[in-house]
Amino acid sequence: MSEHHYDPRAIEAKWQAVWAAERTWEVTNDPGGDKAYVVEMLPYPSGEPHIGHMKNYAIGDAIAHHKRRTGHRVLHPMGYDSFGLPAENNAIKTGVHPRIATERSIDSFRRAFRSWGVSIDWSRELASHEPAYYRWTQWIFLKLYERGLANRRESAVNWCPNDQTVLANEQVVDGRCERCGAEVELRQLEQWFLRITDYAQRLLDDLDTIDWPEHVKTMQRNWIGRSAGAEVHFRCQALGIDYPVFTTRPDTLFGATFFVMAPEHPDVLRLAAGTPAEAQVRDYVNHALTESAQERGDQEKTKTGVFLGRTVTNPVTGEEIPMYVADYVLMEYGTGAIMAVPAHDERDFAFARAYGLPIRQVVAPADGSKPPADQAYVTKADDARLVNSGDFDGLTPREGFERIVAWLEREGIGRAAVSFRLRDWLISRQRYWGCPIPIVYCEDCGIVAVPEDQLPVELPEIEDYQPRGRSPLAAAEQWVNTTCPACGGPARRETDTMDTFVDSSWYFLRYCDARNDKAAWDPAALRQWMSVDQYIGGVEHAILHLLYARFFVKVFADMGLLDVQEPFQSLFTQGMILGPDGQKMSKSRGNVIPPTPLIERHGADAVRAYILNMGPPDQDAAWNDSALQGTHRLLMRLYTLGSQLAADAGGPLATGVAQPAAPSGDALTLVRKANWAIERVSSEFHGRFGFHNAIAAVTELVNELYRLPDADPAARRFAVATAASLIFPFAPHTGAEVYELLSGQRVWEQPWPTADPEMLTAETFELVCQVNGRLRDRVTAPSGAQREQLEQLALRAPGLRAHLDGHEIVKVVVVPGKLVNVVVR
Ligand code: ANZ
Ligand code: ZN
Repeated sequence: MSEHHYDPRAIEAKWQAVWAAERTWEVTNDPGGDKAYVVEMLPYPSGEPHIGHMKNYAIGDAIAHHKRRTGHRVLHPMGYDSFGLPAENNAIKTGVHPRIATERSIDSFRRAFRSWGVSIDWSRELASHEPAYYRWTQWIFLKLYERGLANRRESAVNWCPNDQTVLANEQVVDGRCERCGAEVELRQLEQWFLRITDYAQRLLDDLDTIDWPEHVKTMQRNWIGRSAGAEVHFRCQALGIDYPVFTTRPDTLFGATFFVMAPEHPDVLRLAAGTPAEAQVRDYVNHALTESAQERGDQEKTKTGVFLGRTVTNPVTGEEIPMYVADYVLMEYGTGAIMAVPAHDERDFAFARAYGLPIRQVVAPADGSKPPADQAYVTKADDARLVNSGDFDGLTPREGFERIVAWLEREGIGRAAVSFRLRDWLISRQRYWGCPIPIVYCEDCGIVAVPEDQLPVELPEIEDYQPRGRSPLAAAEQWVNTTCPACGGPARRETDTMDTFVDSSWYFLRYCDARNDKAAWDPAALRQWMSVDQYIGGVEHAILHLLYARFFVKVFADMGLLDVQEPFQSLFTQGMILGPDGQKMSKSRGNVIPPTPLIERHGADAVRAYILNMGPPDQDAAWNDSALQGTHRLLMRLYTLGSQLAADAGGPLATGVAQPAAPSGDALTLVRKANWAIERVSSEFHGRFGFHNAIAAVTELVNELYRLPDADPAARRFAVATAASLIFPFAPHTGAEVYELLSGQRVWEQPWPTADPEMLTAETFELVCQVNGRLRDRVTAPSGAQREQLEQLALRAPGLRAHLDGHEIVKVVVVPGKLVNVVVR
C-alpha cells in the first residue's frame, strides 16, 4: 500500500496554502442569512502556544466548521490579550522590551494556528497592546467616566508586595496574589474603580437568560452574593447621629445587645474621641488595618475588639447598647456596622462570650425545647418562633421579618434592603505594560479627561521597568508632564495603567468591526454578529473575565451602542489536558507535552483529532501517546481507502460520491453504516460536543469499510466520502484531501450530510404475512421489532387488504423474526 502513503505534512501544507491564498474563512459584514459567531477566549501570548490552547481551538474550530456547513455565515476570529505582567516581569529580568517579547510570541502563536489549520478570519486579527486597539479601550474608559461609572477614590485595597501593584478582589485567591502566590497586604490607596456594583442585580437576573454550564452560573451568583434583609437605624444620642446597619435577620432585632463598627468606619475615631477608650481604639484600628481580609473573615479566629466608650439605642427595646470596634466587621460590606445578636449569630456569640456581653434569646424552637447553650441558635426555619420580642412573640422568623420591617418602615427607622457581596472593579495597576489611563491631573482643574481626539495616549518608551511602589511610568518625566486640555496649564498624566481584564472585556465586539479607525465599532456591525453564539474557554475565567465582559456589554447596551444584554449566549468550558501521569502539566513535574514535535511526527490533524478523542471535552483527561497513535491510524486508514478507490476509478468520478440508489447486500450494509455515522456525528454538535463519540462513529464506519472490501464501489465511495466529510471538522486537512480525491470537490463547500431516514434502521428481515395460514405478502421489518409493531406492519401490508376488508379479525398470531398470521372469519 506504499503508493497510498499518508503524508500529513504534504497534505496539511497543501490545504493551508489554499486557505491562506483564497482567504477561505474571511466573512464580510454584509447582512444576509443565518449568522453564527464562534469565539474561543483569546490567548495571552507568552512563548509558544501549549497543548491546552490546541484543545480550545480544536473544539471551537469543529463547531465553526459544522456551523458553516449547516448554512450559517460564520465569524471565527482571533486575537491576542497582549498586555500584562509576565511580559513585563520578563523585561525586568532580561531587558527585552515587553513589546518585542510579546510580538515575537504573537508571531509564534499565529504560525501555530496556521499550522494547525484553524479556520480563522485573519482579516480581523487584533492585539490589545496595539495603539489601534487600545485607543478604543481608552475611549471606553472615557465613556464610563462620563457616565460616572469610572471614579477615583481612596480605599483599602489589595496590594501584592511581589508584583508591586494593587489587585482586584477577584485576583486574590485565599489571601494570595492569583499570579505569583505572594501574601496580599491591605493598603490605603487612591485608585480607579469601575462601578460594576451598579449592575449587580442585572448581572444576577440575566444569568437566567443564557445557556451556560450551571456550575459557572452558580459561581457568578455566589460572587455577586445577593442578600435580602433590612437596613435599620441605631441612634447614638450623645452625638445625635443615626447609624444604619444591614441585617439579614431583622426578626432578631429584640436580641441586638451590642453594636459593632468596622475599624475603617469613618466615625470610629470621632466616636471614641474624648472617651477613656480613645488611645486604645486608635491602636486597635491601626493594627486592624494591616490585617488581610482573609485573616479578618476567618470564622475560627479569636474575636477581638475595643469598646468605643459610647452607646446606641436599640430602636425596638429602647435599651442603650454598647458600641464596639471589631475587625470581624468589614467596611466593604453592608454599611460597615452591624447590630450584634449573639444568641443567633456565631460571630456575635463568640464576641459576646469573650467580652462578657449579654446574650438574649429571641428565637426558640416551636416545640418549647431549649437550644444548646454553648452556641448560637441560627435557625430561621418555620419550626421556630419569636420570643422576648414584645408584640411579635409567637411569629415564625419569616413572619417576624416581614412584620418588623413593616414596623420599622412605619416608624421611619428602617426599610427592606438588599446587599451584594460584589465590590467595584479596581482597574488601576502600578505597572508599565498596560493600557494608559487617559486622565491628567491639573493643579487648577483637578482630574481632567483626555479629549477623545487626542487618543490614544500612547505608552512611552522607558528603560527601567522596575516598579518601586509606583508605576514605572512615573519616571518618564517627559511623558508625565503635559498641559491641561481644559485650561492649558501644567498638568501631569495618570501613570497607572489598566488591568488587562479591561482589554479583554470588549475584544469580541472589536472583532465585528476590527479595522474601524473612526470608532470602536459601528453599531450596525454589532447588530450583525452579537451575541457570540458559542464561546469556548477555560473554567478558570468563570468569574473574572466572564463577569467583566457581561458588565461591559450591559453598559454599552445602556449607551445605545449595542442591542444585546449578554455577550455570550452559549458557553462551553473545556477541561484540562493533564500530563501522562494524570497530573497538571508543569515544567517542574517534567510532564509537559509540547505540540510542535507531535505535529511534526503525526500531523496536526492527528493531534487535533486525538485531543477531541480523549473523552468528553469538558472533562480533564490524561495524555496517552498510544491513543494518539490510534487516532493517527484512523486517519491513515481513511486516507488509504480514499486514495485506493480514487486510483481504482482513475481519478475523481463524474458520478460523484452520492448515496447509490437501492443498494443491497454489503453495499446496503455500508450505506446503512454511513447513515448511522451521519446521525451520530451530527447529534454531538447539538449536545455537549462529545466529539469522542463522533470520532468513534467514523472509526466504526472505516472499520466496516475494511471488513467489506468487495462491496459495490459506488457504495464504498459514498461511505468513504461520508467518513471524510464527517471527520473534516476534527481533522480538516485529511477530510478535505480524501473528499477531493474521490469527488474533485471541496468538502467545506458541501452542505453537512443529512442521514437518509430509510437507511437508519439497523438490520431488517422479510416478514411473512399470512391470512388464515396462506401467504399474502412479504414486508421489510426491523430485526428487533416487537409483537405489536410486527402486527401493525402486517395489517398494513398491501397484499392483505383484500383478504381483510369486510372480515372480522378473530386473532393475530405473531412469530417474532418470522411471520404474522391473521385469522379472520
Ligand atoms: C443581625 C443578625 C442576626 C445577623 C443573626 C445574622 C444572624 P450575609 O448573609 O452574608 O449577607 N453583617 C452585615 N454587615 C457586615 C459587615 N460589614 N461585616 C461583617 N458582618 C456583617 O450576612 C449578613 C449578616 O452579616 C448581617 O445580618 C449581619 O449580621 C452581618 F441572627 O445582622 B446579621
Ligand atoms: Zn487645568
